[in-house]
Amino acid sequence: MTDIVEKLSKKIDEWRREAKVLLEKGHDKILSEVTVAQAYGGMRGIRTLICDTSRVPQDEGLIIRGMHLNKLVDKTPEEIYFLLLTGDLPTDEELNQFSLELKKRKNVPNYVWDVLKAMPKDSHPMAMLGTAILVMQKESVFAEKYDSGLKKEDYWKATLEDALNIVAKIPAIAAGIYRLRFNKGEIILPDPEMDWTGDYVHMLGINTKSEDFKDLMRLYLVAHCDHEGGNVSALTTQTINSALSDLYYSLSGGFNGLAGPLHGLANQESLKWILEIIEKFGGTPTNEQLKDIVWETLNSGKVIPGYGHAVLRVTDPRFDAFLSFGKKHFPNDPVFLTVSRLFDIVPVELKKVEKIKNPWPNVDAASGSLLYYYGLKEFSYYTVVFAVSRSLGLAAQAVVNRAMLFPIIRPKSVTTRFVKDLVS
Ligand code: CMX
Repeated sequence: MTDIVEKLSKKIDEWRREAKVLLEKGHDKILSEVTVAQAYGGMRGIRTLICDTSRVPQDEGLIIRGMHLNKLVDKTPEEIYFLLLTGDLPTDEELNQFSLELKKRKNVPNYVWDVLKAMPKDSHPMAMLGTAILVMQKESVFAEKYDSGLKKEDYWKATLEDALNIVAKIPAIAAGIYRLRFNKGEIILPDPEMDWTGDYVHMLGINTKSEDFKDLMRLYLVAHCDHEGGNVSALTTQTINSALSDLYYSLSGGFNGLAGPLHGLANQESLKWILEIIEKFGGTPTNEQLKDIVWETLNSGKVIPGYGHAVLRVTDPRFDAFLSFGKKHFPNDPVFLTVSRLFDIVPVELKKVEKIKNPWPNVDAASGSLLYYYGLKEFSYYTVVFAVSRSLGLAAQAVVNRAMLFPIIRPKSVTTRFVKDLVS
């Protein structure tokens, strides 16, 4: 364990020194001003958080520690986790040690399975995931060490322990949820030798022989890893974490946000919508039929799932990565073909709706169709796969925030009376 701790210790000293200088020099510099419209509008665009694990420029999409996603699509989740945590891609030796560290920690306590088995059979898989993480709270190294008087400067070390433990175990928990919730037979235990992606596929127990499916899962787990600090799941996780609640509390809270249809559940909604369309037309509809469906959906007051974004103003590079994968491996699959055709139709139509700021697809427009092709057909499970990946970024952000000694998050609210007085 010393290597990552040693590496991070050096980095953190540097990050802290840098922040101190920046704060001294730029104490009064203004990052953002807040308008009434922003206060009523989900705080969109207000710059008020520091997040170095990744950034999302509106015209580029995900950049992880300074590297654009399209340069990282061949990496493994282990490499990406190391990058998120430290700011560097690992050397071969660092990667070996880091991967071993995760392998050592993969076993899930038995009581997690007892709790999951006791849940109602029709529980949403995301409710099961949040519950599983929360019920493991008693394992928190941070909570234990905090109780025995850990120094503030070292909070990050105990948080790193939690971050490694949770990330190491989450594929087994997620795969167990899949098997329990969808009656797939006995839970498959982790293989101590397998890597993070390979073991997840092995424990899901579907399509385990397909290298293409494994490669898709690797890409999926890389692409969803982080999306800067202000999205619902990141902000929720870091707000809870800032109260010095441990990562089990924080992450399960963040996942509850990810479970919403405007956030991570959009991949489930998107595939559901596409399958309904295919069923209605008895196959992949024509462009003209799709155009009608888009307007039928909009006119009924629903959103087009997988399209639009709070930050992005271009096609999400994660969508591009999935579209390329589908085009390479199964361009004529009816579900994938519908996804491709929708990409030709939906932006043109959404551009006609003035209030929609971004007509382009986000990650959730394509991801489900790929999982579906390989036999992962239970679309209420898709947000869980998203969450497995997102645990990397959320956990890394929590470690970094503890390292930077950030205080409890506590913005100020105002009353309607206050705004009335201001406006008049
Ligand atoms: N279909 C229909 N209407 C849409 C739309 C879409 N895909 N995207 C935005 N709009 C609407 C909004 O609902 C909003 O309408 P109201 O003012 O009547 O409430 C209006 O256009 C303005 O929204 P916006 O400023 O363009 O976008 P927001 O920042 O408010 O919302 C998002 C962003 C993602 C919630 C929204 O685009 C949406 O609901 N998309 C569909 C759901 C989805 O794909 N979510 C996944 C996002 C990725 C993720 O976080 O995982």
